[in-house]
Amino acid sequence: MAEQPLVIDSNAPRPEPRTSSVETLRQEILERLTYSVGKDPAVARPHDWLTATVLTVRDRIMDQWMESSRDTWRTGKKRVYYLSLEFLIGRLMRDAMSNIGIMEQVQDALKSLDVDVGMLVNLEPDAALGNGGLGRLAACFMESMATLKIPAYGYGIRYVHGLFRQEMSEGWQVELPEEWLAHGNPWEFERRESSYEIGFGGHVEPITEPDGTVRQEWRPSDHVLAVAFDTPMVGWRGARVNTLRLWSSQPIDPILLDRFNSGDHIGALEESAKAEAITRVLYPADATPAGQELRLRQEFFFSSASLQDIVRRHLQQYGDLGSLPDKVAVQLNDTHPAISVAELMRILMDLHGMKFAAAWTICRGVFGYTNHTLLPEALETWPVALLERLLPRHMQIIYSINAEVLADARTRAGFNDTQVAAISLIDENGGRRVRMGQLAFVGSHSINGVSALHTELMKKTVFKDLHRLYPDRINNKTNGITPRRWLLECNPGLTRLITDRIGPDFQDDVMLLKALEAHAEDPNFQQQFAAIKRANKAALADLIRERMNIVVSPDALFDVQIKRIHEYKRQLLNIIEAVALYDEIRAHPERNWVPRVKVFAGKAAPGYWNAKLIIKLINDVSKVINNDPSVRGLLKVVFLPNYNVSLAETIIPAADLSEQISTAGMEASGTGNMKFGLNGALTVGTLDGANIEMRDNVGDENIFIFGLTAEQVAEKRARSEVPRASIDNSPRLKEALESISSGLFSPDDRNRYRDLIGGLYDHDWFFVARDFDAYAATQRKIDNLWNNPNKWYSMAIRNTANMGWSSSDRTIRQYAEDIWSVPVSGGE
Ligand code: T68
Repeated sequence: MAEQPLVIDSNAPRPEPRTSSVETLRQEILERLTYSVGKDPAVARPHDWLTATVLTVRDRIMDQWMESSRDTWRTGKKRVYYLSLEFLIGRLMRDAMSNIGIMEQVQDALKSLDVDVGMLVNLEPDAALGNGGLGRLAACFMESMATLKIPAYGYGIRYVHGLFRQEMSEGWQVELPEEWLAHGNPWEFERRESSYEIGFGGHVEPITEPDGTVRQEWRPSDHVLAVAFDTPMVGWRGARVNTLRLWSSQPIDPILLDRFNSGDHIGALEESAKAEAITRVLYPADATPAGQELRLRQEFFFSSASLQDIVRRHLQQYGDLGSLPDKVAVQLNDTHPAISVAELMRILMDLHGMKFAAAWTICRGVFGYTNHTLLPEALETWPVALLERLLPRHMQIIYSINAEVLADARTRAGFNDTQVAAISLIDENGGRRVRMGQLAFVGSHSINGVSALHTELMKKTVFKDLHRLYPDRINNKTNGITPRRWLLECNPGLTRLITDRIGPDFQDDVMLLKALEAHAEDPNFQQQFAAIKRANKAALADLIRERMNIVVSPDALFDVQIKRIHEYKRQLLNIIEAVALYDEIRAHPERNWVPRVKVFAGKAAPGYWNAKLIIKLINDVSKVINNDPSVRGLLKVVFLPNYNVSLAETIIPAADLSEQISTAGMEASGTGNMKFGLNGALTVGTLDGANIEMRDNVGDENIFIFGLTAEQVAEKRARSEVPRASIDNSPRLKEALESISSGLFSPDDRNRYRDLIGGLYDHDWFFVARDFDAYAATQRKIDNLWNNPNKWYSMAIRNTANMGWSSSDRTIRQYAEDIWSVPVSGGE
């Protein structure tokens, strides 16, 4: 097993680093186009120019990438590994150019070649290797880890098809395959030399060693190959370049030649297709666990490949595994990589002869686990029978871990049978299942929630008993967003304005935005701030006209809810309020109504019927309201299809109002809320997730909070309170509900929304009816404020000024210090 220690010769010859004058860039883009893309500039297509430009930009990252890696070998710094089944990275070109500071030069170089950089930026496919917040968080973390010079690797899957493309057919969501690799991917490097065999199935063989000890050996029945593809992740000002390593599954034997030669041409490729299926598509369910075996295969595939890679690298540098916890921190992004706990135990015990106790200590020293949801139905479990069949050795190890933990609970903590059953890794209710949350918890030294409220609720609900057993493990790490992508890049106008006012230092330390507060009451600054917002809104209005053929005025209040469609996120509350407003505008045309554009975007999980129905409802309502002359354009409703990172980058800078209206206690954190606040939108929201911390930071007077608290929701649920009274006592709500359920917006199918609305009368699980009046009243307060632009923009400025805390640099510093024990550098 002993690996050859890798010796890095620092005197090895290297090319001169690239320079970035406009002339050099122009020359290199032409060279890349000619010699790498193989296209004559005279006939090059936009995609050819994009590839040539990416290659040219990429060259400016290579030296730092290699230097970053050499530095870690040289200094023996601890490495951080972020294991995530999802990385929602979006486009990379603008991010890379901006972070290494060559945006303008590239723009000018392209201009001299008669190519528009904006056109190329928009041509780059949006890498959507994630569903929503969890995947986007992983992408922001990658950028912040590089910015803070942490030697970090992201490990995930190179899905051939990312999150599905959403199209509308008569207002219904249709899912189409996403094809981000169709034109090739100039960012990635295939590393055939970093390939690992991944086993599945088979049996376990006890092997008696010469000294009489018995070792277990797993003999899998099937194998596939995990091949690494590396993408550089550039930190701010090129501080450091880290690696995102995505695994692609390939067959060990590309073709069964004997079958082919015997005439079975399709059968010869069967194994190959089966192997490649593992990394073909991203599962599109974002809050319910996918039950399919393929999902478990994906989870084990990338966990095993990543751990084999980590252990190989560690042995190459240090030669022994005892030092693993000193040199390696592995963060599990939710339970999707939780099988890693058993896989590391297997590697340590079965492949390196370690005893259970020693391996178990190492394991907990290495792993940290981040939880992203409390919804009981969203917690991942796998049938014992499936694990036994697919990963027999891992199932044995899980039983051993369980025995260890349960014994600890009984002897050390005096747990009784009920408490023991609650923490057991095996759920014995119904069919026996392995609880992946429990596995990740007991295998880690740190378990963190993603906002203060979420973390407290974790202690009281899902992990109540494990928290009693291990009271020091749960900690909070409130989420964050990278201010580079979510301010500097997506809102250059605002960035310029802020720089003019308070200087450029906030670009390196976003806490310095606080200085803007001193200018919040300056009418001149307010006007400039408003002018930037208006320009961003005009750009969004253009996009809405081009894509939807709907005309909206940039002078209206842009009220935006963009996120996955989920009942707990309550797009339904928002659209019902729009219907109620529509009724009121028509009933009182004489009033001075504030013109509003309600913008929605988001995808529904393909199997989530109510979420898809809510999309249809938004579209049905939009059709009626937008075409009713009696509302005189005072209210417009727009559903923008195919929400993704790039669309968010256009919408967020153009928002006046940010809708963060989840049922309290259900949104673990939210990160969209932070992006809007940073770009000067006001928030209407519940006391949920990170909204609470946002209120604490921007001040109660600069945010619109409404609705029941998490405690009130829990208490009403416990009493099974009936929602009927809140509907009967609210004539506006009643009228809106009746108009929807009676088919006013769905004349072609009058019963379409009967059950959806009926649910609000019966149980109202998400408290749409019970929060309605508070929400509607808050919206009218918001209207009043809109009529006082000085006040509005002073609040907007105060939001931007007080969002420094939301930087993922802050979050990553906390992970580094409390969980990973690695030093960080840059901004204090
Ligand atoms: C989100 N979770 C939380 N899950 O909902 C959000 N789930 O409050 C939080 O801000 C964010 O995580 C980051 O912490 C998700 O996005 C998923 O996407 C997901 C995917 C697969 C399976 C389950």
